[in-house]
Amino acid sequence: GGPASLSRFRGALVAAVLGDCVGGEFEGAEEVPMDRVLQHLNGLEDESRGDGILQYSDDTAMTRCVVQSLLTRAGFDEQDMARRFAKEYSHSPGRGYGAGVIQVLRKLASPHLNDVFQPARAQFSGHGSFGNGGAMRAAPFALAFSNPVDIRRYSRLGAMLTHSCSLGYNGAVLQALAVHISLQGGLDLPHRPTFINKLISEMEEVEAEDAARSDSRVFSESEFPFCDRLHRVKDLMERNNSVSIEEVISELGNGIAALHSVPTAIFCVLHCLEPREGLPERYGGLERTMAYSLALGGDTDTIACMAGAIAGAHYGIDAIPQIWQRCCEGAEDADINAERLHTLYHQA
Ligand code: 8NA
Ligand code: MG
Ligand code: MG
Repeated sequence: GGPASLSRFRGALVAAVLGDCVGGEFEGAEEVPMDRVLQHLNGLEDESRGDGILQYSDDTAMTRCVVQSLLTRAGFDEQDMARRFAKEYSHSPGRGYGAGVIQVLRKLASPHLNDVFQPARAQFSGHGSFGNGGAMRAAPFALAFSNPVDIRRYSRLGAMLTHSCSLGYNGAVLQALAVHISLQGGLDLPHRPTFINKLISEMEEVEAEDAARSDSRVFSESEFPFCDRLHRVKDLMERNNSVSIEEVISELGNGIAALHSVPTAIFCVLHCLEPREGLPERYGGLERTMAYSLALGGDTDTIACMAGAIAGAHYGIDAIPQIWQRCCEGAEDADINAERLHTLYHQA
């Protein structure tokens, strides 16, 4: 489909769920041989497999809250979104939330809370979380708002409900912008070569803010940490087929920090736009992206979820094997909600 087509909305939201569900198998694993990834993915095609449906984790649980809030309020409402996060957590606390964010979610449940951003600010001795928990749920902001200024503003605020460190919330801004540009056809030829440059120039503005500069100093990062990582993505891409998984991990990371996972997810999508050695020839780009994200190990569910959203916005819903969709809890809901977001997006 063309820019911002329904197929792209559905692809983005469904592939994000898929990445979370399928990636859960390897979350936290240090080394994941591609053989094991392909075995896991092939297993999904076996109708008789005994393990039933793959459950989604915190990534999808929180994304669903963001979606429901944006739809119900027809825009961003921090009180409503915070309430939904808290309610979802108290209802299903066992979805694999990060150790820190649990404290925020408990505080957000308090009826006496006036400032919904305060619990997040108190995290980690006042530094706030730099985890990828804001970024993992950022895709819906690109599906609710069409203007990059709005996407930047609201993805940032949505993340700040749990992640007040710029190294956390700017990961959410980057993820939302990546989904936005992909949704607009930014990964279609002939626009593809400019995709990463657009992200770099957006993030140069985002990271020029005082808060970002001071957080970078506190955590001994470079002045423009996300921009630096995006330049590394560019360097790795220019090396084409010669880049190993070990190098991707050492250059970009595969961890729970937004800085060590959002640029990685972006790289996965870009790297898998073309057939790659070690990946089945019958795979299309979306399947390659999924497999490659899992083979990086580390925070696999979250990296695959974020890569899934960006890739799904590019390839559209028809690129996602139906048999994969049927295996994943929440995939059907995501598909329905994508249509609602598509309507909201084109109304506004
Ligand atoms: P979070 O806000 O609790 O952050 C995740 C973790 O990062 C924290 O528990 C800390 O260990 C560390 N951290 C974050 N900010 C700071 C800081 N300023 N100073 C010191 N340490 C810090 O949770 P989140 O919502 O960001 O979640 C991130 C990831 O963790 C998600 O993938 C989620 O699924 C979860 N998780 C990961 C694994 C894994 O093995 N990779 C397992 C279970 C859960
Ligand atoms: Mg998770
Ligand atoms: Mg995770």
